[in-house]
This record gives sequence, C-alpha cells and structure tokens, in this order.
Amino acid sequence: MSRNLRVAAAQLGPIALDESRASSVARMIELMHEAHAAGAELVVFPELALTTFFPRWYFDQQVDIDHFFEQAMPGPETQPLFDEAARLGVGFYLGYAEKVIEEGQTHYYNTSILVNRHGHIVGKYRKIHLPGHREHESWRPFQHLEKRYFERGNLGFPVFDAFNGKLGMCLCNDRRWPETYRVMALRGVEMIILGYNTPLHYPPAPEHDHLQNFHNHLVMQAGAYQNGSWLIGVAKAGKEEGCDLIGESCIIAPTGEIVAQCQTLDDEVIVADCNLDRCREIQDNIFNFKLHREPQEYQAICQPNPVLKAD
Ligand code: CDV
Repeated sequence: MSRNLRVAAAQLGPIALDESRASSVARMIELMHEAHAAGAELVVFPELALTTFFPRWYFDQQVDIDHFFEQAMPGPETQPLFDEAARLGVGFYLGYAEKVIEEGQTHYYNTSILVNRHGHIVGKYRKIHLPGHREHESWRPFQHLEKRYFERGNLGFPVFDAFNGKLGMCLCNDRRWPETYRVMALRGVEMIILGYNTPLHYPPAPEHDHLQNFHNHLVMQAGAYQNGSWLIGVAKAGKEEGCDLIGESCIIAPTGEIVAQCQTLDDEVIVADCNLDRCREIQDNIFNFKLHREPQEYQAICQPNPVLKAD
C-alpha cells in the first residue's frame, strides 16, 4: 500500500507589528480549513508565524521583546489552533519564538513543532543556523538580529516517526546549509518541512537581491534531490512593516522537481500528494548511501571551522 501524505503549504502574508496573536491564529485557522477542504492531512506554516519578524528591530532590553515569545505551547492564544486541528483531524508544523526555563536558566530559541492529527506535539526543533548579527548596525535599512535574540538550537536535527513516515524539520537559514539535509537523511528522513522569512534585500550583498527567489529554490531543490526527500518550504511573504519578504512557497518531490508553488505574496494554500515511497527512487539509486557514499573522505566537514585570516 502506498504511503501517500497529502500536504498543504500554508503561506502567510505580512503580519503587522501591532497584529494580535488572536488575529494571526485566526488567519492560520482559515488556511487550515482551506487545506482540510482540499484533503490535506498536514499543514505547514512559516517560521515565527505568530508575529511580525521582530529581529528586524533592535531592542536594548529583553523586556521589550519578551512579548514576541511564547512561554507555553499551546498557550491561551494558540490553543484554538490546536483545538481546531484536532477537531478537523489534521496535523501541522508551526514556527514560533520560544522562551523556556531549562535547568533553572531562561533560554530563547527560534523553534518549530510538529503536531499530530490529535493536536499533540510529536516533534520539536530549535533553529541551529542563526543568521545576522548581535549589535545594532546603523548602516542597514533594517536589522537582522537573530544572533542577538536567540540561542543556537540544542536539539540537533531529529527525525520523527509521524504521519506514517519519517519527518524532519528545520527553519529558514538552515535550508541553505547542505549539512542540515544530510544529517536528517542519514537518519532516514522522507519529508523535510520548513518555514522561512527571507527579505528580498540582503544588505551585506545587495548585488544578489535579484537572485533571492532563485537561491531559495536552488537550495531546497538540491536538498530534496541530493537526499531523496520530499520538502515543503513555506514563506511569510509580502511587504511586512516596509520590508519585502519573498514568497514562492513550494512543495518539492524527491527528484528535486517543484510540484506545487504559491503564486501570491499573501495568505495562500497549495496542496500536493506526497507519496513517501517515492523517496526510494533516489535513495535506492543515484544517492544510495550504502553503495556510493564515501564518508572517510568527508572528515573535514566535521572539524571545527578553519581560522580565516582577517584582511
Ligand atoms: N530568517 C532567516 O533565517 N532569514 C535568512 C536571511 C537573513 C538571509 C535566510 O537565510 O533566508
């Protein structure tokens, strides 16, 4: 029997700085209804899906950004999303800012969760590749302070038995790193789900701005193909507080082909049937790790970063 999973990518348009959680959750519930009506069993939302992309602003005091973080998941404002998902019998992926106390210390992570059809959290991931900078940089038209506001994730790249397959998660900048996909592939991943917030303008290298959509698909298609995995990449898109974010959320087959793609920069649902058995087309052949992978030649990959000489 084929293991078909009908998946929806639920792209979000911009979320305003003053938009309430109730409003963003209501928008997601509407997208969930649309996805469910189209027969989807799993709905994938973007990175930091509950609020505006707050790392674009510099705040000196933690207290000024604490309200962007969730201290419980589900919490009072997100519970309706879990309730509706369970009522409909659909699962979901959600990206959010997590504040947590572990071993007596407060930590802040850029996190995603996988929720099953009964509304139970069955997987958690904390973003490992944090882009941007730590201090205010006045030359930038907007900041990208993920390195200031989040700690590097401490959960590795786990793969979860869920939805009759093996699912892995990552977040935005992680998708640009081949190691992200390969570590999950070595754990047998069959579907990688991820959310992103990617500005069209990249201040450190603006000459690449016109390539943002190309690079987005390039890395995700390569990651899917080179590891024989389905991939669902979902944007928060559009002009958010004056900052243009790319869209082009998509569903990618293990062959690297895009099988569905959003057409707008707003709230939009796309759906595709993902037969998890199709991973074998790639994993048993061109990227058959047991037959063709040569890890003894890859040892430099796991050494510490080389010390580069400053100019
Ligand atoms: N949210 C992100 O991780 N954004 C980065 C931008 C800053 C380059 C990305 O890789 O898309």
